[in-house]
Amino acid sequence: MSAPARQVHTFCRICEPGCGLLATVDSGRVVGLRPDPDHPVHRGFSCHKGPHYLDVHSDPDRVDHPLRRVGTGGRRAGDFVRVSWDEAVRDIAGRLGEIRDKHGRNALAVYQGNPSAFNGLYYANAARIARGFDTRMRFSAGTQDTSAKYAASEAVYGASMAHPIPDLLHTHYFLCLGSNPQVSHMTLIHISDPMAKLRAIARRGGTVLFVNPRRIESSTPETGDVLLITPDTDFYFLAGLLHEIVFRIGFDRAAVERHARGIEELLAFVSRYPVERVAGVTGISAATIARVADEFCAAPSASIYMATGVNQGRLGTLAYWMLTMVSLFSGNLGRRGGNIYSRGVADVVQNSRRRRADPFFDGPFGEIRTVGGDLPAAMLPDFIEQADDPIRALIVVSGNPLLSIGGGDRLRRALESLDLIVTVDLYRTVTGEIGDYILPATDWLEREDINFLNTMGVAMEPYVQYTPAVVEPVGERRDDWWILSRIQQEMGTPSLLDDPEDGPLAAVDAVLREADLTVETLKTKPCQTEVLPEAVPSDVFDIAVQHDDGLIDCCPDLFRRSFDDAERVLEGLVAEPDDQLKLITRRTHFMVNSWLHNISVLKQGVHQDNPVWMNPDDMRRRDLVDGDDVTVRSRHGAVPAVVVGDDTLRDGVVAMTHGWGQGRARGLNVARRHPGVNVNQLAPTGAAGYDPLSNQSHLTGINVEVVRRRQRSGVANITEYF
Ligand SMILES: Nc1nc2c(c(=O)[nH]1)N[C@H]1C(S)=C(S)[C@@H](COP(=O)(O)OP(=O)(O)OC[C@H]3O[C@@H](n4cnc5c(=O)[nH]c(N)nc54)[C@H](O)[C@@H]3O)O[C@H]1N2
Ligand SMILES: Nc1nc2c(c(=O)[nH]1)N[C@H]1C(S)=C(S)[C@@H](COP(=O)(O)OP(=O)(O)OC[C@H]3O[C@@H](n4cnc5c(=O)[nH]c(N)nc54)[C@H](O)[C@@H]3O)O[C@H]1N2
Ligand code: SF4
Ligand SMILES: [Mo]
Repeated sequence: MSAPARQVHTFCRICEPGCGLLATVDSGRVVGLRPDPDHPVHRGFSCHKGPHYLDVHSDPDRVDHPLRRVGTGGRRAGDFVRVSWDEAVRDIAGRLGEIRDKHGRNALAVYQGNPSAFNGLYYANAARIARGFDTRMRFSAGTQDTSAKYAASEAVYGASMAHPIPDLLHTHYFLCLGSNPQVSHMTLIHISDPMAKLRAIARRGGTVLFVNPRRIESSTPETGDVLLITPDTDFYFLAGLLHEIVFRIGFDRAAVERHARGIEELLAFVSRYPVERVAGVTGISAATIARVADEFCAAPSASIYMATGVNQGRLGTLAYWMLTMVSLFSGNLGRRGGNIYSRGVADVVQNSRRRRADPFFDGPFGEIRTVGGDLPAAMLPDFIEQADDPIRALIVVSGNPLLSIGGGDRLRRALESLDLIVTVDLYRTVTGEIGDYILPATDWLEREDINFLNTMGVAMEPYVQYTPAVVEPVGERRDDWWILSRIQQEMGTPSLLDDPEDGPLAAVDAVLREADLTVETLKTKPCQTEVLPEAVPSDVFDIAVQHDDGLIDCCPDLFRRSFDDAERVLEGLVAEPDDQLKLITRRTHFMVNSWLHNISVLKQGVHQDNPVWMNPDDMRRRDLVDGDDVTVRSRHGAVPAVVVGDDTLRDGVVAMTHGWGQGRARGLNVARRHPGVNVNQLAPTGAAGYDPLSNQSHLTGINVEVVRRRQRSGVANITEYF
């Protein structure tokens, strides 16, 4: 008789909430995956993507064995054959040895993609694994995502991981810039069911106000309105808001001085941006900005937050600085209902302490820095193409740089010129397709894990959860930490595989011990979960600030490097024609970056393609109708698309979804039938493609034109958009 089905408490690792899920296992196979009603924080909340992960787990297109490229004709030809792990790692290590003997240690580059942040065993050991490769050429998805915030906090608080989160459980006013919680569930704040929290703010008489170029799904009668801003102008909006607070409304100087220095320097800077000066470029009137400042200061408590929509602008770092100062000078930093630091399981903020006041060094293309160890991904082609010390080999772990970084064809040509590309992935992606080895990773139903991110100081309701592997890995899939360590072992480098006592869990336990926990004790708790004490508002000042004098720096010298840029960008915006179109990115419920594209149930209706969404007035002015085939063109590239009217967009704004463009991924049988186009063809690459303060890629507010190629090809069911 076979054993009865069993239930395993586990959690989703697609995005930051990490929703609790309950897996049903029968005869060694996962037969069900649903929201976990017993989870003490999520209490049965998840979005539809978590349960759909079962389709990723059992997708026949998954890579189950190491694959090696064979055949001649370059990176676009040939095919892949199955090899053993030993064969794969020996050959990779041997080729890396030769490449480094010839070109030096920095000929090897490593790119770490987004899912590795949700892989606790990998993440806890990521710094050690990165050191093991002994290269300065480190890149990650972080520079497309959120490095603007890291760089700003490093300068302002003295620690890149100091991020006071909006206290959404208590706030009376929430100002939310460049984020769409309903679709994306927020980032650099871990919060369960964010929409329920936003509705609760409104229900208790508070205000939620979004600042966004689109009337986003998150804005409903139960939450709040949207101020429709011109893309890539949030810095000016925030500077204008701060100007109102410090020069018109007034602030408690003694209270600010208790926690901060550099006040006069900040005031001098902000004096450049009165609302009358910034209103025009932001598209939000001076009176409205003044009203928001009044409301923010009059509310019993007010909180503020920004995410990728602002980070990815040209002045994301300065914008986050202004945002922090709005919180501080309005008296809301470190206050219940304002912005608070949530310590979580340990004082991890100390690990991100600033090492040098000026992090810049001389690079081959002028001064450059790293953020969290990473160089700007926008410069990857430049580092490959340079004559001296070029990158010749690339290891990609859980990333798809061909689609996630700007640069399109130039990036592809640069990657295709490499001597060795290794991808570690669930799938044979477009990046894997031009590679030499595709190494099969376990998915999160196949590995033990810990929600390590929730220990990082940004959890609204902090808890720590362990999960066992729900089932054994299929085929020869291996954990990411194991794969990279195995390559290092073969390279003769000390690795996590050397000492079984010192395995990947040791680093997790080291953190847990600060809260008197271990993985073993977690295993004995309901849902293997320990709920941690809630955030103490004053911890912003007592823990998050890491400068030696314990004070927040209101005007870090480092930012002066970009003061002229802030003026130059403003002048550029003022000089633009009135009908300039600007491109933004639109995430949907039916994708996560470049993955989940091989899940057929997510390919329905309009989600079978990525059209260019356009305001109907802009379409009329250009004589375009729904379904027209158009070319979207920027200074950096062009893509074909079908135009679809969308009256949620501000005038002059067009939107596309990133992560599409898997047409050449021959191993993805669903995704390549719905290829769409890579919107990052339109984004800049190279030195002009990123914010030098933070290495953050410029991916929003890109000037484009949309011209008709053909009339009305028709598009399936265009009204169906959730
Ligand atoms: N234009 C534009 N570009 C953007 C963005 C945007 O808003 N607009 N957003 C940016 C953001 S926020 C991010 S985070 C980046 C993402 O950039 P990347 O991380 O480079 O790209 P992803 O598409 O997330 O690719 C993740 C890959 O990891 C694989 N994967 C999933 N789970 C695992 C695992 O457990 N192990 C391994 N080894 N592989 C796994 C997936 O199959 C997928 O191929 O893209 C950025 N690019
Ligand atoms: N369904 C789904 N969920 C996801 C992801 C996904 O791809 N799909 N990705 C995950 C990842 S890796 C991340 S980092 C998070 C990101 O989480 P969020 O940062 O919340 O991401 P988005 O939903 O893309 O929200 C960005 C918003 O910025 C707006 N925007 C664009 N340009 C500007 C601008 O210049 N100014 C302002 N004020 N707004 C602007 C866009 O209209 C959009 O609504 O989401 C995560 N969750
Ligand atoms: S919100 Fe994110 S973590 Fe939660 S189920 Fe959906 S994809 Fe998973
Ligand atoms: Mo991201």
